[in-house]
Amino acid sequence: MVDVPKVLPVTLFLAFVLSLSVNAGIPKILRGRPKGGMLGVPKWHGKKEELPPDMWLKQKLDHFNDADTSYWEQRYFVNDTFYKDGGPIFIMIGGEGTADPIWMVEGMWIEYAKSYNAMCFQLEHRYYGKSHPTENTSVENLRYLSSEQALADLAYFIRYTRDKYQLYHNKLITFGGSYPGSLSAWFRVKYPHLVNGAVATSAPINAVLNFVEYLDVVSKALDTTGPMCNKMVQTAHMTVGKLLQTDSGRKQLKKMFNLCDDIDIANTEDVANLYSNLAGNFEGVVQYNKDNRAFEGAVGTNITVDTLCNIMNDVGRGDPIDRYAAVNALMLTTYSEKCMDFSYKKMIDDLTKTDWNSSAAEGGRQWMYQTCTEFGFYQTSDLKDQPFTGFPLNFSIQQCIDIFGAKFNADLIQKGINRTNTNYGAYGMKPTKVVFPNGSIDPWHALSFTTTSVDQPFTTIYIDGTAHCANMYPSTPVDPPQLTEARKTINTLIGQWLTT
Ligand SMILES: *[C@@H]1O[C@H](CO)[C@@H](O)[C@H](O)[C@H]1NC(C)=O
Ligand SMILES: *[C@@H]1O[C@H](CO)[C@@H](O)[C@H](O)[C@H]1NC(C)=O
Ligand SMILES: *[C@@H]1O[C@H](CO)[C@@H](O)[C@H](O)[C@H]1NC(C)=O
Ligand SMILES: *[C@@H]1O[C@H](CO)[C@@H](O)[C@H](O)[C@H]1NC(C)=O
Ligand SMILES: *[C@@H]1O[C@H](CO)[C@@H](O)[C@H](O)[C@H]1NC(C)=O
Ligand SMILES: *[C@@H]1O[C@H](CO)[C@@H](O)[C@H](O)[C@H]1NC(C)=O
Ligand SMILES: CC(=O)N[C@H]1CO[C@H](CO)[C@@H](O)[C@@H]1O
Repeated sequence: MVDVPKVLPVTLFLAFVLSLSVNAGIPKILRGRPKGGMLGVPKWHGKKEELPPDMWLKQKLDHFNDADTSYWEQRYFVNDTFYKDGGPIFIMIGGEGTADPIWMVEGMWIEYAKSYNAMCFQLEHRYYGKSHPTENTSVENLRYLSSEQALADLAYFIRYTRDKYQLYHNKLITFGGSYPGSLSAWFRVKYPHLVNGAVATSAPINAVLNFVEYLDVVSKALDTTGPMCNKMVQTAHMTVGKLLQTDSGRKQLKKMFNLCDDIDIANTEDVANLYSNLAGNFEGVVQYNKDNRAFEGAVGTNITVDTLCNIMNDVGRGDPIDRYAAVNALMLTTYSEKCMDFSYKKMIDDLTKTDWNSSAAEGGRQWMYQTCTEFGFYQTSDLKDQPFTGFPLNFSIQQCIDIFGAKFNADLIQKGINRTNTNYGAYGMKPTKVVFPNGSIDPWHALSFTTTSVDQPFTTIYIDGTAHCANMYPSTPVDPPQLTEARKTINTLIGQWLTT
């Protein structure tokens, strides 16, 4: 297979960083995935040089075809500082973004590793970060991108590390948040002989085409501040619809929302994209509300549901639509965007690029491919009882077709979803020694386990008031008691899995 350089030449690297910062064609949150990936990285106060270095293993391109003998280099990280003889192996599973070495020194799993003297590994997911199985991300090449191949990578990785580090009889626990949370649970389902327990945080385990529940949870999260917020958002959103109907209204919208381009009302995709980006202002904030990076000042984390609803409820700021525009302005400033880019063509053009140095290769294109072939998860506005409108299911399906080709239509996507749910069991899965922590205001919890019942051999933990993956970040003195309690329960379960 192709030989991928392990260190990008400096000029290429700079071009890559620049292309990320000036490029707004891809929205800052696309299908529930912010740039960088769904699991934000905790803050690290040390020096970059102190982080563990990149390590590489030779991995098979296609685990399900022996006739294909291509190999590629997969990245991983090690932290052996806490390890004591006989201690367990902990693996953080990489997901739909670059695997960050900061996770090797920070985060709740590191605190668990200290107390259990664990050997820690993190494996980067194929096609993300520096783990490039193919020369580019052409549709042809992306056929090797799937959760099944990723789980097989993990199985071979475990065999490899047990040999390399002579950890033949040590117990093994996997960790993951968001999509890697699903992988963590699925690995226990598919390869129970290789893993003794799994933490599956904020893990969607039911693939669906039309993920209407997402905006339902967003709407309920807005309701936690009182009933007005949803009403104001709904009124404002409807006013946008009215203004779109006239030429002068569209000019007004362009100015109010600082849009990069004029609105062409005949361009239904642009209009849908505009509506979707306006909802995106709220989606991103709800999904990461008060997560445990906030106190460390990661960009945007000081903006909470309260911040947005205070603006929406503030009569001093004018009509609801003025307040909606104020929210938009706040988000543009926070993410250093000059204007709001809603051009569908620009977004599709960006997501169609197949170079590893293009902005899409940050993960947006790859994750889009996985939604189009395995998961769906389309956060549409098709549910009635929530304030947003204007981005129906066909808008999401159209994107699959426009980015990957005509054959990626609703039928193909639905077949992929059926396959995923048949393969892993969806709500019918019954793995033992798995814990599913979920946050009550995280929209993704709607696709995770929602009730406990006597025939469930696994554990669910419902954390009231927390968002996506909150339990994975380092603990702080101001954590709500139910979050602290959840972390303790996970710790106890790990202890049980390691001794039984
Ligand atoms: C990416 O690399 C290709 C060659 O491999 C080059 O043509 C292109 O200009 C590069 N793009 C960026 C954004 O650096
Ligand atoms: C492992 O993590 C600890 C805690 O952050 C850190 O002090 C140590 O340097 C790390 N070890 C390695 C080998 O990176
Ligand atoms: C992508 O890579 C394949 C080889 O895997 C190559 O044949 C093809 O020309 C490349 N496409 C582009 C656009 O570079
Ligand atoms: C969030 O923090 C940034 C950087 O510290 C600051 O400039 C901004 O005003 C804060 N925003 C809010 C809404 O508190
Ligand atoms: C989606 O379908 C509706 C109704 O059939 C149509 O009006 C709309 O233009 C379509 N939108 C997109 C973005 O394709
Ligand atoms: C997917 O599964 C559902 C329910 O089992 C079935 O009704 C539907 O026909 C399947 N769709 C496709 C495209 O296979
Ligand atoms: C929304 C959700 O998933 N809630 C469930 C999470 O798990 C707890 C059990 O700890 C259930 O009671 C919740 O219904």
